[in-house]
Amino acid sequence: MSDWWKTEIVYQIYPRSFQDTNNDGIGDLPGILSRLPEIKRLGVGILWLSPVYASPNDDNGYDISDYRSIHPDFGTLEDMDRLIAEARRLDLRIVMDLVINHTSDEHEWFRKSRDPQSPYRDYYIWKPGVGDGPPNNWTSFFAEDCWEFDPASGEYYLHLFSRKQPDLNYRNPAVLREVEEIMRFWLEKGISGFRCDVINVLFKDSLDDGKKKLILTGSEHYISREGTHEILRTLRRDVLSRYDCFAVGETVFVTPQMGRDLCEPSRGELDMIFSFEHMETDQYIVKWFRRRFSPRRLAKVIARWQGELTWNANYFENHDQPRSVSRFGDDSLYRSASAKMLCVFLLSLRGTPFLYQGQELGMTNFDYESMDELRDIESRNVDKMLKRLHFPSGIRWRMMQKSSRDNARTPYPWTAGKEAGFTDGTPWIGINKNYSEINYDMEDRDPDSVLASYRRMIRFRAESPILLTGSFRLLRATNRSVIFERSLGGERRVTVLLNFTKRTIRPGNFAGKVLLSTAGTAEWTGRLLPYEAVILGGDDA
Ligand code: ISL
Ligand code: CA
Repeated sequence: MSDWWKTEIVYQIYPRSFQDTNNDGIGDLPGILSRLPEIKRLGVGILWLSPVYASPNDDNGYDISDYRSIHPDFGTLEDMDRLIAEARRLDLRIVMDLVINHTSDEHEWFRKSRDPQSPYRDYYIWKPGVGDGPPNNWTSFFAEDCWEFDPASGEYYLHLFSRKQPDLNYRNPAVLREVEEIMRFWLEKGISGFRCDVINVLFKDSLDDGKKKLILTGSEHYISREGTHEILRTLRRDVLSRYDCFAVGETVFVTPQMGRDLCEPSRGELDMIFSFEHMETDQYIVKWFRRRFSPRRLAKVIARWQGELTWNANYFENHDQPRSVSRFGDDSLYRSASAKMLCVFLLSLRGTPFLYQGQELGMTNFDYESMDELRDIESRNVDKMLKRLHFPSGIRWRMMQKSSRDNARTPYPWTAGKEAGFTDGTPWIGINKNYSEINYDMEDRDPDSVLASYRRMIRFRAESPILLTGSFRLLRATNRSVIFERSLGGERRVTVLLNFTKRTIRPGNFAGKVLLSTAGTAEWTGRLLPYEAVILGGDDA
């Protein structure tokens, strides 16, 4: 089976915020179906849907209560079958979000596991407390304890995320068998792979206390342990290897070595992983404490990963991250220019590019004015924790504006009309007020829009063997410009030059034919306009 996932671009949809068709203010599967032509026109080949399974939505679908049914907010299994079939007709593949570190506490397994005599007890990690406290000192991803006391059984259960997301117990072979059946169910429906949620924390080596840390005390006992590698090899051998599909892992806190151990082909585990190190270059320890963005730091980390892994999953945005134009570009005067530059940066890297809905429009962070407009459980929990730590509300709100996951979850702006064409109802979360100048319809008609620039760059990449398969070499990384080369050996090479400033700069002695410019430069005269990206090459590039 060919590695088609190495040439295609993946487009992530957050279904809740994509397109509503039944006026309940929530995006749905018929909405995605109705927009397949627009997605096809972008030039991507694979759609990754964030979870659409049955869920109480404590973590917006990442808390699954039935893996084989569709949440009524999104539609039905028939809607899903129709979407898969229509996507295939348009030569688009569908990838689902596989969330198997935990289920919802409303999942049938968990409900049954509350009975200590049930065979499902061991599907989860139940422990008696120590003294009058929890079994250990671990802290969760969502700024809470990791253990929830269950008065009926007098024991605690582990949850690395919210208390409504109990962790599954992978020491129990029955759990792995259940997961394999879920994967087969979806692969038999014709999907082409999985994005595997926090996949490198599945196996907990021990439940001993962890070394006290500012975040995730206890994570040394579960990050990328050998038991998790065994699980991934089993899933590859028993399921994934039998289908024309790929698996990309969301792998928190991985080092390049851990990354290699998870996705080098010889390992027989994952095909690709999302690393996080480049997304941590503008923070102090945790994302809530932002530091000044440095193009140099970002580029150097990306360059290291380009060299360390055979193949990267490259991304700047997803449903958990702030908008890249607000974070790595300029979301006011140079919004359009910097969004186009970031597009060339991402799509010129070696690996599979992952775009997130709205990134192709140059969507910005939200413009909310207060906490009660936020929906994300992580943001709400962190705000409560910071309040307990006496952080002033102004500081807390500034932290939310910069780092809340809701920055990525504002509804997709289709038109300049009512509710940006997202819904005829009341949107589940506020729509950015700038939709009058940032929307699909307007950008679709404007040859100079961010959307038009994405379409050009996607086409250019698809026709460039050097960008699709060439090697990567960083030539320069400063806080003004980032310059790198992609080559196929010999003279077949292109140079990518990125201006990260609001000024025209002269990056020095580079020559070649302008193959692509985000600012309409036809002839290379040695200068880059504000936030301009230029790709130089020879005739054979
Ligand atoms: O918020 C984050 C990114 O800065 C991380 O802490 C994130 O929660 C972590 O990467 C795991 O994310 C995944 O699993 C979570 C879910 O809330 C996220 O949306 C999902 O991407 C639990 O399923
Ligand atoms: Ca709807």
